[in-house]
Amino acid sequence: MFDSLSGKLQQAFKNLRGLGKISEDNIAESLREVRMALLEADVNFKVAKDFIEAVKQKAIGQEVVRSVQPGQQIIKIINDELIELLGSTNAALNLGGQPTCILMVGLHGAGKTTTSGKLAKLLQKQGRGPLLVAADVYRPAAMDQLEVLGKQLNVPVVVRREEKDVLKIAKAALDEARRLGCGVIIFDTAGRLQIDEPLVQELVRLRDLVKPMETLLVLDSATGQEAVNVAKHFDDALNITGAVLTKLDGDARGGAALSLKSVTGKPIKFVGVGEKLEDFEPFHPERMASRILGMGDVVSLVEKAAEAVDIEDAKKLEEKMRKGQFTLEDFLEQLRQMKKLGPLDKIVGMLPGGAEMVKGQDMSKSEREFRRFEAMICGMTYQERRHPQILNASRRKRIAKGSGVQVVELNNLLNRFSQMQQMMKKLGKFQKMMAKMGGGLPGMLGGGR
Ligand SMILES: Nc1nc2c(ncn2[C@@H]2O[C@H](COP(=O)(O)OP(=O)(O)OP(=O)(O)O)[C@@H](O)[C@H]2O)c(=O)[nH]1
Ligand SMILES: [Mg+2]
Repeated sequence: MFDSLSGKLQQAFKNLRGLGKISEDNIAESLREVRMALLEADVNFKVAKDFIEAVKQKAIGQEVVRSVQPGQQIIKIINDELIELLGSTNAALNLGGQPTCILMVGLHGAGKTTTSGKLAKLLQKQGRGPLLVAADVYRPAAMDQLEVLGKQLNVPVVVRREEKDVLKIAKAALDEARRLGCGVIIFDTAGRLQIDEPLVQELVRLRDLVKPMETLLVLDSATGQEAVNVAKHFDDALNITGAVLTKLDGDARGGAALSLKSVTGKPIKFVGVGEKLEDFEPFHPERMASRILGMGDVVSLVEKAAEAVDIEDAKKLEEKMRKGQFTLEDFLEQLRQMKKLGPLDKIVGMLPGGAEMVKGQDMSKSEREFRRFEAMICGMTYQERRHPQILNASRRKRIAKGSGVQVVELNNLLNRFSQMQQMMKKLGKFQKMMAKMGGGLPGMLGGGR
């Protein structure tokens, strides 16, 4: 999904990451790349332009959060703007009304019938008792298609093969819904190659009769900006309440998703991500932004770090690491800072590619280990923490006993700590970043195993 856009944005971010200070000049090039990436993804020209302008204003006027690098800060601004562009929050279905009517409208092959089935499945799961209505009187095959979906789902379908008047079908459907006690009626309407007057007239009459709570425009996301033009037309004619973007599993470039809200003012409510009935998701702007940026949920991680970790402390730690003065006491401090960020698997899972990394791994094991490390270090005297070399056999025995572990575990900790110290000297710069994130993760996880 949006692979090409993601890739290009990542490229643009590469230059931003290392920035120490934000100025109009040094972000201009990166923002130009971001703008190109958006245009290539078929985002509306004006939308892309406004987007970049908003990011620029925010970035330059921004008071940089103390514990985050300025470059990362811009990435966060871009992320926030993307979310806004995508509609800020999830727009839920309005299901008031007894029963609630939902009109599915859109061009030929956009995915109306499939989406009607998907929606029925979702509402069925919520116990809303959906009723499907074949309101496409032009193609008998369309009726069959909906009937098959209904059978598959065990959802009732209103089909009147001989009836050519959509309004009569709709009336029959309203009666049927009452008779069966259905909570939601989904009207699968006919498509056209292009939006034209007869289609609009038919849909308007249908709308005026059933007074839908939702008029959902089904859009094929692969059609990019064209989808947005279609949306404008449909919205002008029918005042749609939202859109469903289908075929996001294909090679969608993202343009439709990114332009729709700002061009029409109407939210995307769902996305279709495959042909199967379960390939259907409520649309969450923040998650989509994260996917588009291909950055896992690193933004929340940066936010968490900004809240939990004091940059001054992190700097002192970093200094010590570089000079090789990092003690067990500092290590304890680091473990505690990391704990403030939350469960380990969550933290690693938020890193780009992190979700893959933790899959199938028992992170709670590492966490238990961290807790034991903490207990052992706490059991040491001030002197011992600073100069672990004085830990002779009897001291080790005492500490192990006091913290409820075996001496071998303490030995293991001390070995790993000394390996870590050596690594730190080598890693220098890399540790700078980790210190800012508040953790010695690479040393701990990759080190002594
Ligand atoms: N990959 C993928 N295919 C989809 C998705 N949604 C629909 N399709 C496919 O798109 C094709 C057209 O879907 P339909 O639901 O028949 O479209 P329609 O809007 O009802 O078409 P008309 O009734 O002819 O106007 C079908 O082959 C569907 O399987 C989706 O989210 N992903
Ligand atoms: Mg259809």
